[in-house]
Amino acid sequence: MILEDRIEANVSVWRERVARMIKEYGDFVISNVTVQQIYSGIRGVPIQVSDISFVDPDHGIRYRDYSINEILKLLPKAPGSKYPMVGGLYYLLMDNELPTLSKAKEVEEEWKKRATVPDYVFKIIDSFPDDGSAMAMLSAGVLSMSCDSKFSKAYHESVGKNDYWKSTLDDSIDLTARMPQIAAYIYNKKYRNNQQIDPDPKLDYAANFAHMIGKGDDPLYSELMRLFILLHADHENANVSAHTAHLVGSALSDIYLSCSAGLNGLAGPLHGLANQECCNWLLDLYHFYQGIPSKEQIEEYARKTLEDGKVIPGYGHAVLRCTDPRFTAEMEFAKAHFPDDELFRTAMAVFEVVPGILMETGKVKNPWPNVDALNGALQYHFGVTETDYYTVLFGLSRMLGITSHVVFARAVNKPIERPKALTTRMLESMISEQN
Ligand code: HAX
Repeated sequence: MILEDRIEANVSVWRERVARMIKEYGDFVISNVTVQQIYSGIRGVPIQVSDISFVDPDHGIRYRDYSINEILKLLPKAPGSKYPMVGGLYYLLMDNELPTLSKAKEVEEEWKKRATVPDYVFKIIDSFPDDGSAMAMLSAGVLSMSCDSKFSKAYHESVGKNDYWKSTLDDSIDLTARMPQIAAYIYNKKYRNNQQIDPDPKLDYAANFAHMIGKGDDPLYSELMRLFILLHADHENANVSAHTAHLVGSALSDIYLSCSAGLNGLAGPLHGLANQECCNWLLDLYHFYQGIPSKEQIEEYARKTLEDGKVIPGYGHAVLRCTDPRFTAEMEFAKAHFPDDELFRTAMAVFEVVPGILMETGKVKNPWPNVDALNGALQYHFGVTETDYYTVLFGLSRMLGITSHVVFARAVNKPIERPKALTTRMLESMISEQN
């Protein structure tokens, strides 16, 4: 199998680099941690190494050292499409080489072979009320597949530690192969009277998902999903969802347990849920002023949001200090295909006003839009108007990055993660001893 062959070819080099780093530079100090950082969510403290991706504060995410713009240009395109094939993206995340079209297709073919979702997953999802949380359904569906984990089986059959990554990769490909149908099942159950649509093996990963939620007639929606999945696939291994999955995986929990935990973090409003909150905020703004609001109206509305003690969703970031290039890519998609869409124009008008208002607060470190500022508006344009589903789309995409990080961690035999917690009294005595 192509991904296994590629990792097999690389794994000894990856391990040697880690071993040399520890042997030769084990005592090298890379940062000091301040009291402020401990009390502010361990902000900015380097906690691990993962070669899949890196968020450059001034330029945005880099997958395997390629910027979003480079990736959009260099990855092989789905046939007849302007956007990269998701199989090629997974190849790049797992490996460190840009794939050819035939390699990207090989990954997609492997997914097709493994795409059958076990019936029990649908039963678990069906046991939720239709108005239950879409993210809870997704997380439970993913969790349930732990009983089929090839890694767990290998572990209990005493497969050697150096080979753990192989069954973890196997699980990762199974999981990512099944994700589009699981995500589509939730959509159809919640919003389409449970009218399910069978997968179409002739379609690529993104187009098949579009087809399964009833959007197969609009080729532009498949294009959007190719872009959407690419932009949401990963954002460094230290954000809430990726780090949670990594932490759980470090206890040698299988990929389903790890990814389900990661999805629970993604469901939080300061993380993945922000995309739904952002679209709702835009819709409320648009309806409140009965159309595209003026600059003054946006100012009034944004100030009221802040006065009510709320954040303006889609703006700010824990690491980025620039306009998110993923936002820019989405903006260009909408400008090219539906520049006159009223919600998109509202989002553009907000972009003109909100950064200035956030700067005025004097406390927001990054007043610029993140990826969530637009992605809901784009989905809305195609009639995917159920905002409480948007985080599932994010989860579908993010499984690609998260599983790649977990496979990498297994490949280089990362140990169980166990940082240190202090009490306030301990901190006070450390400070008084030094003063
Ligand atoms: N609106 C209002 N206030 C904001 C803000 C925003 N968009 N962004 C930051 N702030 C506030 C913070 O709440 C914080 O206030 P307090 O000191 O009173 O607590 C202050 O500015 C400093 O925060 P920061 O250091 O600039 O930002 P954080 O690293 O603490 O938080 C967040 C980063 C993304 C959580 C934050 O910017 C936010 O809440 N943004 C809105 C929600 C959002 O868009 N989330 C999606 C982020 C992208 C993502 O992860 N997607 O999954």
